Amino acid sequence: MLNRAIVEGTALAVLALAVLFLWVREQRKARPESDGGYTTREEIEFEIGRIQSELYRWLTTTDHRDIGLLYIAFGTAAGLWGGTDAMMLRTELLTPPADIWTPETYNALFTTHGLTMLIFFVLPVFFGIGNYVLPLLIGADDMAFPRVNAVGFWLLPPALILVRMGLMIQVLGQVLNLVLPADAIRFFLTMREVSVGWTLYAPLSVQQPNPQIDLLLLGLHLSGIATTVGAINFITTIVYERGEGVSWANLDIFSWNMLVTSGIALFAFPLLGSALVMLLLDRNLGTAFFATEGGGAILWQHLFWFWGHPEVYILFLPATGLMSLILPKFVGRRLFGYQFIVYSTLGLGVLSFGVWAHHMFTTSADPRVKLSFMAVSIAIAVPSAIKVFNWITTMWEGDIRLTAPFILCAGGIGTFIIGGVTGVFLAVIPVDILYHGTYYVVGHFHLIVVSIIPFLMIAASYYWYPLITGRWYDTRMARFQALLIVFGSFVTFMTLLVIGGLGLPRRQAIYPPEYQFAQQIATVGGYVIGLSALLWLYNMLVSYWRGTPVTTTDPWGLKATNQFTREWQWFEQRMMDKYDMEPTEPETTRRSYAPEAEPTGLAGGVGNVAQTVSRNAWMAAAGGFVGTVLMSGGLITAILIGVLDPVSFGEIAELVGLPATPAVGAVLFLVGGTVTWPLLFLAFSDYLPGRLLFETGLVFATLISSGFAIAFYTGQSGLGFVGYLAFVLVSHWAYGIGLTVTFQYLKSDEALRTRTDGGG
Ligand code: HEM
Ligand SMILES: [Cu+2]
Repeated sequence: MLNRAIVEGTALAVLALAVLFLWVREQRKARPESDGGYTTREEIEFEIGRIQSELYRWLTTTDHRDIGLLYIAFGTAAGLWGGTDAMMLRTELLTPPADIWTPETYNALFTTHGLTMLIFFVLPVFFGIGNYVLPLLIGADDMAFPRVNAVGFWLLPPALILVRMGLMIQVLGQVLNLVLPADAIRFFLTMREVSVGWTLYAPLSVQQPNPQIDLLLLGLHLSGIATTVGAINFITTIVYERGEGVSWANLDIFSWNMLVTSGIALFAFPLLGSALVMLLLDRNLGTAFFATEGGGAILWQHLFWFWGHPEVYILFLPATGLMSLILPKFVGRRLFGYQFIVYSTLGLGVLSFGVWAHHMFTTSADPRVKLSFMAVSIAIAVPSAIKVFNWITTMWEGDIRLTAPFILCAGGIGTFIIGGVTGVFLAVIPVDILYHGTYYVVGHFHLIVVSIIPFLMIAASYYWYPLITGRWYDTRMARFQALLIVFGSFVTFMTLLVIGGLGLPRRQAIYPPEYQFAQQIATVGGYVIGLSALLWLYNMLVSYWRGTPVTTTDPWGLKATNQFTREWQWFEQRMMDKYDMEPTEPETTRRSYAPEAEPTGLAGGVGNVAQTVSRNAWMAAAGGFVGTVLMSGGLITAILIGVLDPVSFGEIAELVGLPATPAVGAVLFLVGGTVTWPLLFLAFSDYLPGRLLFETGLVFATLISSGFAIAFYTGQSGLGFVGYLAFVLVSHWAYGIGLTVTFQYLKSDEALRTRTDGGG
């Protein structure tokens, strides 16, 4: 058995020393000594003076960009600490017995890992990014309350120290033990890291004697105050400090997300604070909030998850905001469906408070109550899915640049799809009862909290690196790093989904030997993630001194696709003022597939859609009719040959509550064919590939044929199945051609008439 305190303390010390070494080395290199001589006494004194004044500046700054960097540095340090816990957890799981750490240490590791990552890594980093770029994006001079901003940040380091005091005291104890007898330093040897799980479930959290639990509760409470204060500042800034020309309708998507995130935090964190105080009182003053004779252990779960689920969205929404902001820049297209992304963000903000009990499906709550939580939990997938579809549509036919930020965006969409879909499964009570408490849950949420969230943080760090430092990072290393982290995440968390699906319980240091191979794969994947995190850190630090200086005011070539947003305009101004640079002019303007118009107001879009719909309704009906007639020919043939069963038409009638006869179904089918699909095609045809309208129509028909093939399948097999698929496809193509050729004809006809009218 290894000693956790020594191993983790040493690992962190080595990491800190490596960073310090890099700093000193690169600083010295950056200032060559022309005479080749050695450092003089005056130089050393000057250097010390410089460090002192720098230190003073960083400790007292109220500038939003400085505070942003402080948050980011703090969050990164906490992330590396929590990441060390994770690597130690995965190391234990290399072998089935608990032979590297004791089970107690293992429990402590997953407790502190979870809390550190969720509270001291993700949240501070996003608040940091928000602090740095949000005022630039909305044209504000600074945050609304700069001093409160500084206070909000400076509450975090003491909070982290309180929460992680157990390890620090243990390390100190081990060091003291080298010179002092164990008796004299008993205090240092009794404190240990908390091991009750990050959810701090009562009654364990009430009954465990470890005094570190009390410090942890105080630390969490302090961090909650810091978060609330920061959230108020973001809300006020976005509401009152927007610059000229920034309205709600064209507020950038990242600021929208930070607004909603802050709104959630404002309601969720005070509640966590109250729950923590109750737990403290139960532990120390004999109250009975969570005792059986009082509110009971389930009360803790309600309070905890009423904060805990919204917290999940506090972590997730800023990542989606970054995705919506960064992705379009690398595919040369405007974000598709801006308004719907805003709506979905608001929707998630509200719904996130209505699903907490899906973490409690295996408790003894009334099944009817649970059922309503199941419904809302499934519904929450809708706004999430809207985001995903809009991102995919944004990429569609885009002019993709395979940079590190793009790789991370694409990887993040992929992992989020799997993470989200597995979440929907868990939201279904019977499925949850099977998988609750297994690695499946761990796989589900890690595909989000380790994949899309840090991916987008890293993407943002690359994307804004030139803006923040005036230098380029090593782009080759970054691309490699991005691929590595996407690969590592897939390997690790897909494996966890599988072993959870096989039923292996989570949170256990010891497991049956048949799982060893899979656990080892997951561990290797975990190390790959760890390695890529170190690569990222190295790239960020070294490029700060050695990266190629930026020599243009538009480093990403954003002007060429009309995406030179405010923060880059600010950067351009700064480069002009500081280095007399000329504003960059794009050589060519790339074709942008995005609609020309600015995003209309939040409600305005609906009016536009209605107008378009009415104008195009007759055209759609005509095209749809022609297409459906052509298609029916194919389908009737299929029925005659015997590969399509007319009974399946009856089933669609049944689905909408009409008598289940094939005739009624066929009528419904005709109505759908003439009304629904043509309108959908009109709405989306600009975004589908194909240079000619009928090519686009074929793509559309192929897409909808897959739905048809599933809906009308009646158990055909072998040759019948092949014939069925072939007829479905061919009939849909006939539909697509009929639809688009009619459109083409009507459009040219219309164009002809307006021209003659105008000429008259
Ligand atoms: C598509 C929407 C989502 C649905 C329907 C969903 C559903 C669920 C359900 C039902 C559970 C409980 C499983 C159990 O303990 O038996 C769960 C756990 C969890 N989910 Fe999600 N989820 C969604 C999105 C997210 C997002 C976006 C995040 C993170 C940012 C996330 C993070 C978590 C975490 C951390 C847990 C585990 C908490 C724990 O027990 O330690 N989920 N999810
Ligand atoms: Cu939840």
